[in-house]
Parts: sequence; C-alpha cells; structure tokens
Amino acid sequence: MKALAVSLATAALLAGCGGSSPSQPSGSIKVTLTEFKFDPSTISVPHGKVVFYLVNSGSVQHDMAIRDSSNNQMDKSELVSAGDSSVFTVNNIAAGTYTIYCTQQGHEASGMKGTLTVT
Ligand SMILES: [Cu+2]
Repeated sequence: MKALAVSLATAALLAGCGGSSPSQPSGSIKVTLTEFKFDPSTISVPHGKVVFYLVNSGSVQHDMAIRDSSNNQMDKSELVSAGDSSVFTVNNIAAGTYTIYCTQQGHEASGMKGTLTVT
C-alpha cells in the first residue's frame, strides 16, 4: 500500500512539472523531433489549416518553423522540451513548397530540416 501511494505521488509530480504534453489531436500530423531530424522529414498536406503534433523524443529542446521559397518565416511552433509534445496549428497555408526547420542554434545545419508540400 505504501508503494502504491509513492508511485501515485510520483505520477502526480511528473504530470505537474515541465511543459504541457497534450495527446495527439485527431486529424493532426505527428512529427517526431530528435537530434537532429524531423520524422517524417517530407510532409504533404492539403492547403488551409494544418495541425502538427510535435513529439520531442530527443534530449534537447526543439521547435519547428516553416519558411517559404523566398526564405520568409511563415510560422513557428513553441519550443518543445525533451520528452514533451506540443500542438502546432498553422491556420491558413497556401499551396506551395516550404521548408520546415528547427530554429535552435546549429540544428538546421546539422540536418534538422525537411520539406512541406502543400497542395
Ligand atoms: Cu532542433
């Protein structure tokens, strides 16, 4: 009984600390962030509203930003701590080819980028 009480207290502590870790919304696209890549790194979606579900399975903070072919940053997720997840909603994206990348120092250069094709 004592062991159970301890494990419940630990679970409550874990749930209460750190950032938010929402579950995956229906219709969202799950993207796993690690050092240093997005999985999948090639994503194709219809234009309009796109919801990404970012899961950081790495050991440092990551985010996901989107830039267009003119190198303008269109949108950016919040920073996702290691072990956390985050919902990243892009409300009105037009058809085109975009680059997804992590804005953390050195991550894109290390390979943390990909292609977002919007049709
Ligand atoms: Cu990163």
